[in-house]
Amino acid sequence: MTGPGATSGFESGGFESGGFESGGFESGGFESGCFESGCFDRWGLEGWGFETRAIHAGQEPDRVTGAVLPPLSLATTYAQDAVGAHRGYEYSRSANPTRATLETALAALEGARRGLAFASGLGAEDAVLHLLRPGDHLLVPRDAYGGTYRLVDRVWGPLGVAHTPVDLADLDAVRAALRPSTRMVWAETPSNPLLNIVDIAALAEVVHGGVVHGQGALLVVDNTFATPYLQRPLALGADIVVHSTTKYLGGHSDVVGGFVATRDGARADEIAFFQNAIGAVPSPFDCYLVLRGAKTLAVRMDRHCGNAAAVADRLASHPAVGRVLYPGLATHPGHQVAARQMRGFGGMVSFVLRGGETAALEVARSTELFTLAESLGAVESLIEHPHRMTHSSVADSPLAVDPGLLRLSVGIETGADLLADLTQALDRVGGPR
Ligand code: P1T
Repeated sequence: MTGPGATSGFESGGFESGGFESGGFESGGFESGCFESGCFDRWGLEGWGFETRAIHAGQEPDRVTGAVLPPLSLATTYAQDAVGAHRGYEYSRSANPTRATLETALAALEGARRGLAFASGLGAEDAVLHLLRPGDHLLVPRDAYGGTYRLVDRVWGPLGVAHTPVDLADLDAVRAALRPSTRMVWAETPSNPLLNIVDIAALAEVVHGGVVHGQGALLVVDNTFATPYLQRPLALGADIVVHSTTKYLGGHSDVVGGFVATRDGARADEIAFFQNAIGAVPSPFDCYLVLRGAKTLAVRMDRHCGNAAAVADRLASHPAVGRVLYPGLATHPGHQVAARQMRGFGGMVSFVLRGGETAALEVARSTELFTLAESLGAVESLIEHPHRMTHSSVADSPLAVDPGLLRLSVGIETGADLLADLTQALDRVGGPR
């Protein structure tokens, strides 16, 4: 498909909180001349808007049947015309047509040269961490998904990769923590579960500057909470983007998956090597589900953002709540940076109960529409207690979470119903407003 520049894609109108600077989303700075699988620009979609790419990138009607969806390609192996003479596919762990379609589509959304799909977010992260060698050092956020820290600390630590947890919003602290052996800086923004914001462009400058030590490190950004609809880390200077596609990209709580994207072809080749050599690849059906979810990402995110902004306001005015963590609130320390680098503030909201853990546990069991469950980013609203659930693995680490904290994944249900549900649960621990 080829075409003229699309409209801006900013007419979505779903944000009640407003004030976003839209720079850089549609122009994207895409590279051209890439014809590998998982590389989007062979589809000639550079000029199209986000929603158009989400629906069409890599997904032309089937050449044989005209089917408007790419067929689910289940074969594990592919006939060769002669030894070594295959048609792009040999064995399905190495490459699969449905996976290639997904990789192309998501790479187009991130403005990447190439994307690689994995069996889970942690599988994707592990492949990226394989770029490191024993003796290398990496900086990790003081606030990140517990499983990410567990992977770095308990899998890669014993293999000789050292790490230092740092507040990545404090660039002086980042500079001070960089060592000559620092090869990678891992960022999450907004972070899980505290919704902290990192200035990606500023951090990239420090990380790549690395001039203090005569070398640059790689900046990896976990873009799971923001999604490429709200934030494009590669355009802001990050080297690698990772995702748990289990979350907003899949969007329907029915698939576990991961994704890596980069603009550097050689680095993509290295990660593709690990993808094949380690083998944490998603099934074709899982790829199909993520592809299907990604088509509606933009409209879902608009609603997630609108509902989350309303929820944050309601929480902020309830006497049972001590603190609301949502980058859309003007009081959030990362608000200005988020308004600059994101299209919207996202669908995740965390808050601390004045009544501490006892109150948090009571609220978590009292909501009806907000289901008590781990995970996030799907159409239904979820509530969870990070200290005992998603972040229990970091309870005794520098990433330990306040036991009075609750995290909400605000879904796309009717906003008023969500507010009523939260209010009745909060009233049980803080008295009616
Ligand atoms: O669960 P998996 O697909 O392997 O993704 C791991 C992961 C990576 N990065 C972020 C920011 C994440 O939030 C996650 C998974 N998080 C949860 C399951 C959760 O409830 O927070």
